[in-house]
Parts: sequence; structure tokens; C-alpha cells
Amino acid sequence: MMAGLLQKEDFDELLKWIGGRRKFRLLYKITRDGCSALNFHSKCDGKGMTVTVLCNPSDTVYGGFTSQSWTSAGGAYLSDPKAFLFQLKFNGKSSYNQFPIKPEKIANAVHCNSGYGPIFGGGHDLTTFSGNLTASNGVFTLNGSCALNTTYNMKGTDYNAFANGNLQVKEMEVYQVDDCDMNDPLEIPWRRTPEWTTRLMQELKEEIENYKPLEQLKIQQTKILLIGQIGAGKSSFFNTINSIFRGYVTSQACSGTAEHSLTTQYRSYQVRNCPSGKPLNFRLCDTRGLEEGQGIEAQDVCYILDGNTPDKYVFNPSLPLSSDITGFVKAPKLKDRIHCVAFVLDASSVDVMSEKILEKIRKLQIAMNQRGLPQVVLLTKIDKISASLQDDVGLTYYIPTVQEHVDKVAAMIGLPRSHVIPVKNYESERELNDNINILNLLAMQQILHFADDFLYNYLDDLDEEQISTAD
Ligand SMILES: Nc1nc2c(ncn2[C@@H]2O[C@H](COP(=O)(O)OP(=O)(O)OP(=O)(O)O)[C@@H](O)[C@H]2O)c(=O)[nH]1
Ligand SMILES: [Mg+2]
Repeated sequence: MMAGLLQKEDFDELLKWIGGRRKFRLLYKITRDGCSALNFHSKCDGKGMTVTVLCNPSDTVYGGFTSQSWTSAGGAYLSDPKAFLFQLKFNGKSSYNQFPIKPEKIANAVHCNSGYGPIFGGGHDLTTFSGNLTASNGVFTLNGSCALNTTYNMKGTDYNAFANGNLQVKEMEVYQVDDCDMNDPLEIPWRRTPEWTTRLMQELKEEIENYKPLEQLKIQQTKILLIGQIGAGKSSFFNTINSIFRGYVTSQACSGTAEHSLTTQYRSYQVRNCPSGKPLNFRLCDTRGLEEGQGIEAQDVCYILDGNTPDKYVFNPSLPLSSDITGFVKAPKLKDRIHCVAFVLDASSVDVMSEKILEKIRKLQIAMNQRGLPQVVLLTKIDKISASLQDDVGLTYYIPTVQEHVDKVAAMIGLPRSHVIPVKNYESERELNDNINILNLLAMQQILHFADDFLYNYLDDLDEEQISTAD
């Protein structure tokens, strides 16, 4: 599964038309970057060959290719004998059609204008949009136009057959088309992420440093529960995130391997920013692991979810948590509750996960669903399922084995594939590594987004209650 619009077969088809061995890199996506001429130009100008792809609410997918770089001219045609329009799908079904440029019209292949998105042809055959547009119910009504068959040979295909006769779109993406490194078999990632650079790492770090839970709810920190089988890497995930913000590899939470869970305490860890020492606005809550016979049980987890469990509570397998224990939080507030759950699963052992543990997890999920809690899976130890990742976790989203494990776990746990996030924790490393940081920061970013979803729902419910009491 690709996160972007195009599937592997679509890229393959485009490659047949473009020729050569190439790789595609997503530059611009209106649902992510905004449907704005300014943003299109800032992301796509000067990038060489590009494909622009649009997808409309009928799942018709079409667009245009140019081998020329987009520019922010005040309005200028570029000549391009290689340019073409194309269709990949019509009403959700594959429909591969290429519409080449008319030889006498190559001077009008594309039109660059800083106030507009991509424009193809001198009709213009396809003007996508101008200015800045917003979506309504997930649909952008593009303010462009289509005067097909002026510059490109449509071979009898009219506007209705090309784009259902309208310019409404769910998505529009622009991909850079690059020459391919012949030694690199992994051109297309199975899940798209921004390009992994030190800059991306800094941006992710800053985003997480600046993260604040929804202001109206007046809670200082979001709480994320890490839960999973013993030895899966729960404590290590906290250590990894903590290390990134400390600036060096630390192991504040005990981690290692033991017969029973090494972590015996419930700890709601802060992550502090270095050098200020200021805590970030989320906590990672580490628990004892799930075990077949003992370990923590469903009731223990419910107390944690609801915020009854005191910090540093020591789990006692022979004495389940109850309201009698000292420190039991009798009237927990929103700030005490868990706002997002991360199941931590060891990728190298999902194949042999026992039915009993799975049952336990499913039972916990029922309790979480009742509370409307978002759930993700942190799939750890991916370095153990692919040797290439031992050298560079930057390949994570390119390696098919990782994708297969993600798919399998998603089916096992009953979550969408996008909720399963592969990670590799710091374990033997002595120094921080940009790509390990990025991989884990991406995971952390997604978790915080999910926690926000929960808080937004909570706020909506509050508002509705207020409306109904005011009635
Ligand atoms: N290769 C590899 N080893 C890891 C990874 N994450 C954790 N480990 C190792 O796995 C072992 C268990 O990790 P912990 O973080 O202690 O696991 P835990 O889930 O907290 O386990 P308990 O507290 O015992 O329930 C340790 O030896 C870690 O070094 C990873 O991503 N890759
Ligand atoms: Mg632990």
C-alpha cells in the first residue's frame, strides 16, 4: 500500500511513457501542503521533470508530465517535446491513456505563472487552479479550466471521458522524476514520508518540542501509554525518545531481558528538553509487560487508562491493583487519564506470538474502544527482521519485509495499516544517529496527532453537553 495517490503499477505505466529508469519523489500534495499557488511553486520550482496527478471524487486519476522545471514566472510558456497528458484511472478502474503533445505545439507545452498551480498547454488544455483554495468535505473545487485537444492530442477523449467533465478533486500531487541510481532496487517506498534530511529531523524535533495539548482543555501534558509483551521494547522506546531530546544516548528506564517483566513499576516519564531541562508537554507511561500467566491484567490496565493508578506504583502479580492501595487516585481528572495507547510489539516475534497474549490484547482493546482511545502499534526491533536496516534505518519505508510485517500486525490487531509504525530503538548504539532519530520522531509525531484526536473528541463532547444543559 502506498500512502500517496499512485500504486506501483501506476508508476510502472508512467515510466513506460517517460522512458528510462527513474525514481519518483513526492514534492507537493494539496491535502498536506495546502492548495496554494505559492506553496506549489515553493515546493516544485526548479525540480526538473515532474508529474502532476489529480484524483477526483469519482476516483478518476489523470494529470500531466513535463520534462521542464516549473518556475515562478509572471506567465511564460515552456517548450517541451516530451510533455504529455495522461489518464491512469477512470471511475476507479485502471484506464491507461497517454495524450502526446502535438508536434506543432511543443512551444506551448506548459505555462508557468506564480499565481497558478500547474498549467498544461496553450488552450490552456489543463489549468489546475489559481490562488489559494480550501477543501469542503474533503473536496477541492479547482478554479482552473480544461480546453482539451488544443495542444495535446486527446485521440477523441473528451472532458467527460478524461475527468468526468469537472475539476473537483480529492487530491493533487506533484512528483519529481529523477534519474535512478542503477544499483538501487528500492525506488518506491511502501509508505511515503518527507525526505530524510537533518533538516527534517530538526523540524520534527521542533514540532514535538512545541507540542501543546488542546488549549481549551487546560491540561499541561498528554499521556501516552506504552503497553505490550515483556521485552518488546517499551522502556527502550521511552529511552530512545528521551535520548533524542537529551542530545545523547541515555537509558533512564531500565531495559534488558529477563524471564519476567523487567519493568515492575508503573512510571509516567517526562521527557526533558536539553539544555533547558524543561519538560515536554507529553508523558510516556511505561508499564510492566503482558505475560501469558502473570504480568499485568485487564483490570490493572483499566485503572491506568482511567488515571486511577499512582505514578511509581509497583505491580504485584499476586495482588491486583485495587482502590485500597495507597495513592489510588479516586477521582481522576482528564489530565490523569491516558489519551493515546501505543501497543509495543517486537517485529521479530510477531510470527510466534501466542494466542493467549493476542486474546489479552483484544480484551484490552475492547476497554480502550469503550473509552474512545486511539491506538497505534509501535513495531520494534525491525533491525532484527532485515539485515539492511542494521546499517541504515533510513531504508525502513522501502523494505518489503517491513511492509509485510506491518500488514500482518495490522490484520492481527485489527487496526488500519497506517496505525502500525515501525521503529528501531537505541539499544547497542553509543551515539545518536539522524535516521534512527527521524524514524522515532515520526512515530512520536503520529502518536501526538492521535492523542490530539482524542482530545478534540473530548472537547466536542463537552461542548455538546453544555449545549444540551443550556437547552
Ligand atoms: N535489536 C533491537 N533490540 C531492541 C530494540 N528495542 C529494544 N531492544 C532490546 O530488547 C530488550 C528488551 O527491551 P526493553 O525496553 O527492556 O523491553 P520492555 O518492553 O520494557 O520489557 P519489560 O519491561 O521487561 O516488559 C533489551 O535488551 C533491548 O536492548 C530494537 O529496536 N532493536
Ligand atoms: Mg520495561
